[in-house]
Amino acid sequence: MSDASSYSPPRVWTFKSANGGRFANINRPVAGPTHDKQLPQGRHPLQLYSLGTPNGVKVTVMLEELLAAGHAGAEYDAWLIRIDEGDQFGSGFVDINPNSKIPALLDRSGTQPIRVFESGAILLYLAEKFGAFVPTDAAARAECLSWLFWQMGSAPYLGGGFGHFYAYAPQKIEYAIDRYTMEVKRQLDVLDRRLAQSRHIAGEDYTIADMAIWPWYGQLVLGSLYGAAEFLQVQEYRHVMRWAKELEARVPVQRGRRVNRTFGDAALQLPERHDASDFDKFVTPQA
Ligand SMILES: N[C@@H](CCC(=O)N[C@@H](CS)C(=O)NCC(=O)O)C(=O)O
Repeated sequence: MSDASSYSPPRVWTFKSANGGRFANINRPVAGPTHDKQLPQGRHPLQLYSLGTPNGVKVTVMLEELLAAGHAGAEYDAWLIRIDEGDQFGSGFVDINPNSKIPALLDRSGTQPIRVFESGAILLYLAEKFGAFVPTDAAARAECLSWLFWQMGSAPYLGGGFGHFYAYAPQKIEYAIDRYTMEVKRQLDVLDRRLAQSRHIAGEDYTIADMAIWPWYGQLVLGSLYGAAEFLQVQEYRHVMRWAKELEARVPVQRGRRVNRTFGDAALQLPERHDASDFDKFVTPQA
């Protein structure tokens, strides 16, 4: 690999798998399955295939919120997809997500199974299925969906941009870190100004917009993502901090963030979840 300051792109790009990056073993320039592997299935109508990264946590928080709100039909099996071992390229997983990324959901409650991929689509699908956490009034719904799609468009700058170059890239490239730090601080300011006006992201009520945004930006300001709280001076975003702490104290959020988690504090990990009692087999975290 050439030095960051001396690289000059060739006329035609070629794939060099050993680029030294943290995810070099799974990154590749083509789609589709690499091997035959069927997905496991449990007893509940909803089958989730995921990992406890922020995109996965969005969905497990939603499912735990639905269950806590009394929607028994939201019972689910959460199966672990180890992306660092290439599970997302197994044929069964690619059948339900042709994009080979967690999270993916299979709803078997109807006559035909329904697959849903992309975390934002899964949140909206579940919100509509259960009539919960998305407003029905046109103006409130538009605000909620605007913030949901804001998250889907913005978080890649935080994860794939800032997080990648600040925490994972084999070389610390000042240009890349500056570019994405500036954008992430701008995004935090967007959220801070919004949360200065309202208790939750889309207004007074807690919605799927909060559930989409908290696992990324909430965990970032709480110091749980990339170890970047000091670097980003997150205390400046005091309305985001207030909201992040308020959501962190919710039991369904604490549960959701543990599901499919395989890293960090062992007491917070629940690699697979097949029953609510699974949480009791492990130490309950303190908020
Ligand atoms: N836009 C997608 C992004 C999903 C995504 O990037 N998932 C990552 C983990 S956070 C993944 O599965 N990466 C595996 C890979 O890139 O091979 C969503 O929100 O569902």
